[in-house]
Amino acid sequence: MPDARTSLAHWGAFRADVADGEITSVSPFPGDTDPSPLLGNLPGSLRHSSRIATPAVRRGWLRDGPGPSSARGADEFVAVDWGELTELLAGELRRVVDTYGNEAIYGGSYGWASAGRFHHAQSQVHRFLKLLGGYTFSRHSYSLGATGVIMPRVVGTHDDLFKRSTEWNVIVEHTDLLVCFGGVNLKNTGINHGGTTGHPAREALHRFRANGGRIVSISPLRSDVDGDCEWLPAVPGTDVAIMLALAYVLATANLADRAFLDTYCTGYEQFEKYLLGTEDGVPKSPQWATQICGIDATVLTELATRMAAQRTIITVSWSLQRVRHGEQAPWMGLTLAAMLGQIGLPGGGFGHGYGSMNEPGLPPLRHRLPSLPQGLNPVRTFIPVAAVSDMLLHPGETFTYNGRTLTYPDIRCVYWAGGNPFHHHQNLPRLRRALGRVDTVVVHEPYWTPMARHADIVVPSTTAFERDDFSGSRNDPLLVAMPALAQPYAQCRDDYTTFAGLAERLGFGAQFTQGRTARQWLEHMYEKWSAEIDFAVPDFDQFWADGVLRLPVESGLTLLADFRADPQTHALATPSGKIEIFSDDIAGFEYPDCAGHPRWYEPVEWLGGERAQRFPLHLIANQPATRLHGQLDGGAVSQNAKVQGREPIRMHPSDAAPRGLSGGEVVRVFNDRGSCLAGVVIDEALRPQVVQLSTGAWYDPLDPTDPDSMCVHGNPNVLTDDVGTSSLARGCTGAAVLVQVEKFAGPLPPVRAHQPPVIR
Ligand SMILES: Nc1nc2c(c(=O)[nH]1)N[C@H]1C(S)=C(S)[C@@H](COP(=O)(O)OP(=O)(O)OC[C@H]3O[C@@H](n4cnc5c(=O)[nH]c(N)nc54)[C@H](O)[C@@H]3O)O[C@H]1N2
Ligand SMILES: Nc1nc2c(c(=O)[nH]1)N[C@H]1C(S)=C(S)[C@@H](COP(=O)(O)OP(=O)(O)OC[C@H]3O[C@@H](n4cnc5c(=O)[nH]c(N)nc54)[C@H](O)[C@@H]3O)O[C@H]1N2
Ligand SMILES: [Mo]
Repeated sequence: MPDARTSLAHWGAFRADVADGEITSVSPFPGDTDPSPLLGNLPGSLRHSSRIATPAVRRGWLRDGPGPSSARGADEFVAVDWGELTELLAGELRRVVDTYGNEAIYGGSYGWASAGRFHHAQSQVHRFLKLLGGYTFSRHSYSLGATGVIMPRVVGTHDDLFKRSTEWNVIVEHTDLLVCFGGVNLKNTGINHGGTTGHPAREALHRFRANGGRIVSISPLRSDVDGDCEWLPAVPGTDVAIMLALAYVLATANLADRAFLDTYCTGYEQFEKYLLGTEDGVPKSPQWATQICGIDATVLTELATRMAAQRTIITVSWSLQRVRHGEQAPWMGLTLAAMLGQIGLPGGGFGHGYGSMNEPGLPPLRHRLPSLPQGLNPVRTFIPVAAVSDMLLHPGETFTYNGRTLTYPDIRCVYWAGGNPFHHHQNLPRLRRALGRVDTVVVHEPYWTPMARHADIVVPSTTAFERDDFSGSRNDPLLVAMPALAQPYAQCRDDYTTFAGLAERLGFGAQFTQGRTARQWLEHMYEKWSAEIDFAVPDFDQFWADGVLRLPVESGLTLLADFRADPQTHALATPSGKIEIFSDDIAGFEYPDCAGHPRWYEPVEWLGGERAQRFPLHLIANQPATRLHGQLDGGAVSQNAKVQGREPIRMHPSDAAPRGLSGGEVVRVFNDRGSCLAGVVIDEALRPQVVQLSTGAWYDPLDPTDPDSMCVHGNPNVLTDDVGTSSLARGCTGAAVLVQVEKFAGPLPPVRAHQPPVIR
């Protein structure tokens, strides 16, 4: 028998004690040297008061039928049984498809859901909607919206930048200087999509330092590097200007590797004209950059010189591309690394996402993982994922994306399983108006998240710990069995069971289930995979009994080493086969906000611009240290960090003092898009005029009937701008926003986010 207490979350494998259907305590997986503190959110999560106990339908929808409604998010719910739910939902899907066509269903359903290869909500919902005849889908992610479009164009891949990144061990051994734009934040390496059984980053940084390695962190927050480093607290949003200044020094001090640029890159000459100011009269010198970024010109000049003299890796965190013009930072980071000429040398070159996720720096599996066959989507209509409100608000209008002109479809039904747009999307007042325009919103959720509250049809899902599954990720050596830890809560069902019932009702049950139970799918996926790989693995029952299976990995990788060794055989998948410092294709699109080479664009949301006169603080809306996104916000680790029940906002004493603020007080954070409450934490270790409020506090409007109402809990997405990175990628730009902060004087409203809505 397997050890019934071992399971896996996106933040790591663990062992659980379970009593009366509830996780009572967890301990880290043996061998995980740096387990994620997020494990502490699990006890109490299965029977938490915010669980959805029964299928439910919004009262107004039940009364009036499908149609636009401003009551979403403010209405009561009516509990229904599974039979009624299946009838209503199948009927509505049929109506939408018959009247408007499959394109009218938005099934992008972005979100992280849970670990597990079979019960993964996105895999289930997409497979179901494909068999229904298709749906409008979404491309890319909130994580990497800009990178996912720019990097394939200029280096031929985005995925391999993470999957085949230079291994931590190679950095420890060979790198002298780690220059990190956005730091290497270990709070983030706790996480890996699909889970992880080890967290080596912290120890790797220890060994790196012990070996004489030095870290330079360019970041508004000192905490972005744990322990010793040289901290350059630059004005946030100015990284590209800093990189240009470093490049300028290399170009003008004869430190650029011309042979590398000639052999492995294209378009350096065009870029250099911009760099030197030959065309616009503005040399991108350290003196130029210092006015923008606030770091001394001499510091920048010395840094560039050191970088050229030593084995240097330039890393760019993912946050740097989750802003307006987010395409520029990874592209310019790559360009700077190309000028140093160390790309493909052990411990040198470029890295993207060290400290963003556990994956970069970990050796990849030699083989793919077992997976659920997905089939084809008969509908070809899609949006870049973060254009969801634009799409709902502007049906029929055109927009640009990656060199194409596309048209927003007319969506009637929004279908979500495994994600929370009230966590991930920007400008929540706008999102609420957008959701108000459609006929029907369907949400599958284990918890009464704000997205579930905004649904018309609420489908209660099991959590990953109430069903059998297995999981692994492409840079972790273990496939892990996830036997159910507890029985499903109340009336909750696996998403698979819900979809199987719906498919049956809609006439394609046999195609959806292929006659298999969930357990038989697990066996099928495993056995099919084991027949296709070229190494022997035990049969499914043995794997299940063992609980884990060790898979072979490819150790010792250096990013792009093969390309360096043989640029013909390993030509990049770019038009030139080389690194494109200038892209003819991008230049040909003639976008005003993304030129043919990396360049500095002055953003709107930054301290150096006009908007900062009105909203003088730069709010970093980064990933929370105390949970994964909005997941388990009610858990102990997340709750213990709150200040008077509000999400903590970190402020420099020099910003708190003039506002009469001290630690522990509640403030109102606002701009012209919205406002929220937050609890003050005073911290000297951030750049003055920068405040930090992580994402993930469940949206909790003071007046749920008013989309512009203040969020009393501290969700920064009531403040962020819903604008794309550029005409090229239209990626998410939620990483930062300008705000003002003031003391909250009125009586403190209660936080109700984790209480269920009224259900009758
Ligand atoms: N301002 C700002 N906004 C951001 C970001 C930022 O930096 N700043 N970061 C962005 C990024 S990188 C990301 S990835 C997104 C994350 O945004 P999301 O991935 O949407 O956030 P999660 O809270 O992980 O949402 C997953 C939901 O799935 C539910 N779930 C778990 N298991 C199951 C299941 O088995 N079935 C079903 N049906 N549901 C399940 C969970 O309860 C949870 O509500 O946020 C983005 N938003
Ligand atoms: N604990 C925890 N870890 C997570 C997640 C989580 O929810 N919780 N989410 C995971 C997901 S889905 C993703 S995509 C990754 C995201 O990974 P990232 O996008 O890299 O993570 P963030 O925490 O948003 O940002 C990292 C740091 O970038 C710095 N930064 C912000 N703006 C600037 C700037 O303009 N210049 C510079 N130089 N630095 C800046 C901030 O100080 C911030 O702490 O994190 C993953 N890891
Ligand atoms: Mo993400």
